[in-house]
This record gives sequence, structure tokens and C-alpha cells, in this order.
Amino acid sequence: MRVLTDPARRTGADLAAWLAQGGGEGLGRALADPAGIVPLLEQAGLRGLGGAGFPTHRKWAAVAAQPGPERWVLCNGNEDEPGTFKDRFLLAETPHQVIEGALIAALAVGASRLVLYVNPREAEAVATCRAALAAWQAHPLVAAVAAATGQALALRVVESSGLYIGGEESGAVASVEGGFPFPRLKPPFPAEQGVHGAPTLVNNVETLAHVPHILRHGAGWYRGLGLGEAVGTKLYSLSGDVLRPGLHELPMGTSLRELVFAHGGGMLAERPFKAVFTGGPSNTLLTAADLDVALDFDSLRARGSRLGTGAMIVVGEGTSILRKTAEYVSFFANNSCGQCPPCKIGTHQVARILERLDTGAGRPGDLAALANLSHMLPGSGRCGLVDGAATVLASSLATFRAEYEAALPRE
Ligand code: L3W
Repeated sequence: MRVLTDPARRTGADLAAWLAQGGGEGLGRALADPAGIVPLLEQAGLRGLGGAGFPTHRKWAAVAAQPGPERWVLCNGNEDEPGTFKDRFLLAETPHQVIEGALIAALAVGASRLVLYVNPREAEAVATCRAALAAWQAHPLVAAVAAATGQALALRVVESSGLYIGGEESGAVASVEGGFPFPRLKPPFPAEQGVHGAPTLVNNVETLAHVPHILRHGAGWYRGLGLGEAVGTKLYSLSGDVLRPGLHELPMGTSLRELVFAHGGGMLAERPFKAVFTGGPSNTLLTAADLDVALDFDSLRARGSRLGTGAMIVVGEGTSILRKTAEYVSFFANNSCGQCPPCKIGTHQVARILERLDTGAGRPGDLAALANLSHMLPGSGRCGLVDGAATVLASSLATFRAEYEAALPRE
């Protein structure tokens, strides 16, 4: 069942069209019982869909428990992980379910400021969100949220820097404050000290988009959408060597095999499946032996990998894993903010070695150097960027070692 990508949701900025299909009902229910919102999300089992899978109700409760009066809701639409293209769709095509979710969040945590933080490369999303937010600002439901929290609610679209690290939540906070999006040490979490020191709820676009539907249809309905122990639906961004790449909304816990072979149309040119970079290319690779794994937070963690954003970059036989790894590590190196020396220097060092191996200029000690770096780098930065680069390197080197050895110069 499609919830977020139901064609009816594609209203663009037209608020009347959203309200005509039952939009606003979730917020209405939330207004009738603000204290019931967080317990309902707990029953539903909603988790953060930006990558970490953190229980949403815990984060909302943490912000609500902080002293006010000023609290912020920051809807994170920076989306820049390679292979991830879900939030831009939601913001450009279906902004009202996202905004209604953010309004319910503002009500639940007692926020006076709500920011849609959007990547400026997505010009259509920025323009649509501005128009959609203006329509809400004039609607009585927003006045009702303000009356319920006892303070005016300011709604604003903020264009991010467009940099990858601006999607890390503390980088997003710094960016909304007007600075360069340098990630900060945590704790304190944004829930405790966010924008200008005020408690800030940072949630991904996809997470917030589910909220009005949960309020409207109930926790049991949402749980029932998932498979096995998993709950809800998930937007999988499918790309790479498949026939039908694209955005697929499927039950959370759909198997990799079903995603690739049923919804993705199978492998390009019928090449055998070789591997998939999951959750953006910052996690442990899955191989053909993992095709029956359920694509949800817990199942992938049990396999030593991560769901992350739900991006699945498929690689068929004939595509070089070494080449792909070199590209992704270069992405991380080029996007390091430079604050933490091991990240700034280490990611570039890895990228240089991978690049020379891939171009036939490898040196005898390169594999040992890569292995050392993959052990030394994790945990050495204040955000997860260097960990992502080290994880994909370690996984690719361990699983596809033959490709690396074949790239070394002949004696
Ligand atoms: C209040 C506490 N809040 C933790 C919050 C924390 C954050 C969330 C998860 O990672 C992942 C990363 C990428 N009180 C709290 C608390 N929190 N304890 O919970 O925390 P954390 O540190 O695991 O998350 P994070 O740094 O936000 C996100 C992975 O996602 N990823 C995705 C990347 C790409 C994008 C993109 O392009 N949009 O996000 C891919 O795998 O590696 O592991 O909110 O504050 N006691």
C-alpha cells in the first residue's frame, strides 16, 4: 500500500486539494488531544527515516521536556547522500503531508518556530514549500496550534548551504543560525540545545510525512503496513544496475530480492547480481548471499549493515566495486568540513590510494595501508562522515579483496 506516494498526495502547493482528501484531519485529532500525540507515535513504532532509525516518540518527548519558552522544529530536507532521492520528491510533490506532520510536531513539543530546511539545488522543492507554507500560515489550523501552545508559530523555509554536512543535524542547526554547517560534538543533542541554544526537534522529511497519516488512521493501521516485526512503509531509493531504478514505497521489511527483481524489474542486461551499497554508500555492502534479507533497521543491523536512508545502489557483475568505492570515498573526502584532522586527511588519503589502484598505478603496500586506515579512522570525527567512508572501505576491501589484488601491479 502506498501512503506517502499515493498519487492523490501530489497536490504541489495546493492546500485546498490536500484538505479535500482528508488532509488536516490528523492535525485536528492532534489538537483534540495534544498530550496523546507522543504516546500514539510510541504505539505506532515510528522511527527516524533520515538514516538512524531513532524512536521518534523519544526525541519528541525529549524536546517537550526541555524548558521553554522557545523551541524549534527543524524539518531536515538537505538530502545529499549519494543514491538517496526521496525527500526531494516529498517536498516538491507532496509538501502538505510533510508540513502537517511538522505542525503536529510543533504542537506536541510546544514549538514557536518551524523551519523547512531545504537543499537549494532542489529549486522546485524550495518554491513549492514556500508557497505551501504561505497557504498554511493563513489557515485557521495554524492559529489553533498557536492557541494550544500559547505562543505564535512562525513558519519559514530556510535554504541550506547545499553541502552534504549540512544534513548532519548539528550542521543543520548551525546553518539555520546563519553560519557554516560545521557539525558539533554531541551531546548536547539538538533536542537539548539546538538553534541559538533552544531545544530543537530535528526530523527528516520522510519521518514527518508519516505523522498526519498515523494521527488519522491510528497506530495499529501504521504497524500493520510493515512486514514481520517492521512497521509502516519505506521509501527505497533504488539505483544502479537495475532495469527500473526509481523511488519505491513498499512495506518496511520488504526483501532485497523483491525490491530488485520484482519492483526494480531485475538486473540490467540480465547481469548477475553482485552487491548493493545500502543506505547511501556508507555502510557494509550486501552481496548475493543476502538477497533474502528484510530491508528494515533491525534486520540489516543483524546482518552487520544498516538501512540508512533506504538508498539501495545495486551493482551487477561487470561493474567494478573498487571503482564504485573510489567514487564514494572521494565524495566523502570532498565533503569533509575539515574540522577533524583524521577525517580531513584520512578520507583524502584513502581516496588517493583507491584512485591509483583503480587507474593501474597501485603500489605494493596499498592494500595494507587501506586496511590500516579502515581500522584507524572510525570514531575519529565529531560526525559520522569519516565512519561512513571507513565502513564502506572496510566492507568492500574484505568482501571483494580479489578485485583489489587484481588491481595491484604485477611483479
Ligand atoms: C535526544 C538523546 N535525542 C540520540 C537523536 C540524535 C539524532 C538521532 C539519531 O545519523 C545516520 C548516520 C548516517 N536525546 C538522543 C537523541 N538522539 N540520542 O537521535 O542519532 P545518531 O547519532 O545515530 O544520528 P545521526 O547523526 O543523525 C544519521 C546514516 O544515518 N545515513 C544517512 C545519511 C544521509 C543523509 C541524507 O542525505 N539526508 O542523512 C546513512 O546510513 O551514516 O549513521 O537525531 O540527536 N539521548
